[in-house]
Amino acid sequence: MNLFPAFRLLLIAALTVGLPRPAAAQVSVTAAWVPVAPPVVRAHAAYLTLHNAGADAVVLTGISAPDYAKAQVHDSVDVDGIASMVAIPALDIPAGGTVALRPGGTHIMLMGPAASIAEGGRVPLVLTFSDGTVLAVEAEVARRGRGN
Ligand SMILES: [Cu+2]
Repeated sequence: MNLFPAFRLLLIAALTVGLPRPAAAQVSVTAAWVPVAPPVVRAHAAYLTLHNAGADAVVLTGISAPDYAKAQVHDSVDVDGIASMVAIPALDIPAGGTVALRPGGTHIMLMGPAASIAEGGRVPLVLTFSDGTVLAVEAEVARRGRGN
């Protein structure tokens, strides 16, 4: 748990400062999950579904995970037949639209875990949107193929 104690404290402080904003009802997150990964893995994905109930488009502009050194939104791309990933700084969620982050597509990349994850555990994520909304969610650690 304490691979990055100072870093964790800094992150928690930063998150605490960022959190007082009430989560607006416009954007919601469902089906947040993280595939079970062996303890040696230094980076793995998280998936979730974003829904924008509002009349205006919203952009996911930032993601953080207090249990990880770094979190990014990635797109899966094919470069000359080789599967690769690129970080995308902003993800549009159209008005009234749903954007699903799924295996093989857009995903959240979690890098530098402070602890290993186990099935049934929960990974806290904090999502920041262009309208100022900050959503804290917990992704459940689960095996692939369980309705995911
Ligand atoms: Cu990735």
